[in-house]
Amino acid sequence: MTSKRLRPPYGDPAFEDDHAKRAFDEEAGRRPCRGKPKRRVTGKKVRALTAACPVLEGVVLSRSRGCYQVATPEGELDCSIRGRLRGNEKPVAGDRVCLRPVAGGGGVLEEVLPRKNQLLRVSEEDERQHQTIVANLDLLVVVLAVSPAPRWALADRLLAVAERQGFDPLIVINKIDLAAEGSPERSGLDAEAAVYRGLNVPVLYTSALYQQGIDELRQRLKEKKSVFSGHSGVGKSTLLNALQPELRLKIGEVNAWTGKGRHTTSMARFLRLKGGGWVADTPGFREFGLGDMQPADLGRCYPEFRPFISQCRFQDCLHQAEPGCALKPALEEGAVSKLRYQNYLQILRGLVK
Ligand SMILES: Nc1nc2c(ncn2[C@@H]2O[C@H](COP(=O)(O)OP(=O)(O)OP(=O)(O)O)[C@@H](O)[C@H]2O)c(=O)[nH]1
Ligand SMILES: [Mg+2]
Ligand SMILES: [Zn+2]
Repeated sequence: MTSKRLRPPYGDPAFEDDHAKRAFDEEAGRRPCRGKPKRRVTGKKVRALTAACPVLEGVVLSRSRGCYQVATPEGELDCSIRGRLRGNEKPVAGDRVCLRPVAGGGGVLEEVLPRKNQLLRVSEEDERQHQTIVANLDLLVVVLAVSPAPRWALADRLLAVAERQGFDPLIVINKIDLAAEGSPERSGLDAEAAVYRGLNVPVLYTSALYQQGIDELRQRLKEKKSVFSGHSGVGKSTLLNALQPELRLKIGEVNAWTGKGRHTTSMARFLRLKGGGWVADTPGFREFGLGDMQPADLGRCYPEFRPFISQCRFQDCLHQAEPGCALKPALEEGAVSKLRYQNYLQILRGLVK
């Protein structure tokens, strides 16, 4: 095939990217084309033409010892990374990348495209260091459980991360089989869930063990890139297995002595859901980081605080005991939840350390 006869593979999702278009045009030895062609090329012809197009766009699914598994319109490819990218921060699950397929299978990552958002985690080795564990998320699923008891401060930290980064949040309270309807435990949960529902954060009750609430969860994950996060032992892996048994994720036993699950999930990776969408099961973690957030910005990540804190006397008010703070009276009047405010103070202490 001469370069004159090469036609761009319009209709191929990989080709909708400007980078791929430019690369194709270079290869075909012509000026970049503008606008859509009148006739769309589809099917077999597209596959043949895409093979002639040297650059593909894909999404990183996982990384293991320098090898990246990438979803592309040509299927999943195992890729290495190009030398000049090695010095930069490594791509993570969810990163959009440009890659060049190589003869004999696999590919080489050429470029990491800008991230729309990222989920950070405090490094185990050094508290001041953050690692990005997932990029370009749509939905952050905060998984809590009846046992170990819900840690709402953790949920609030994750909701603040979601608000700051622009992911939609969803709270799942798993192991609901352990809190019978009408029990004091269940009434307590209902009251807590009502606070979050009042903030337009959906709260689902599930039992991964008894397939309760699983269909609704499946619906909410459809066509989205989601991450399951929450304390070890709450049942994240069990929930994902209930959604799609083929995933066969490893389930850890809760340690009867400490009430804390062992960290059986060790690496974030995206799994394809049959109904459409991608989901990552994050490891049981110590703490999700708020990145470089300034203490005075934390209150702005609480949507229900915002109308009040815009009235505070000082712009950098931390809403603790400052004169002219407008959040304190709102708290006294019950316009803001005390639970949320206490969790705010706890997260704030971590930021001003
Ligand atoms: N009763 C009850 N137990 C559950 C349910 N879901 C999970 N479990 C149990 O909770 C324990 C922990 O489940 P995992 O799925 O390993 O928890 P995880 O959140 O993935 O934990 P890490 O991988 O350590 O972060 C296991 O013993 C599960 O059998 C549930 O809906 N009800
Ligand atoms: Mg797990
Ligand atoms: Zn204030």
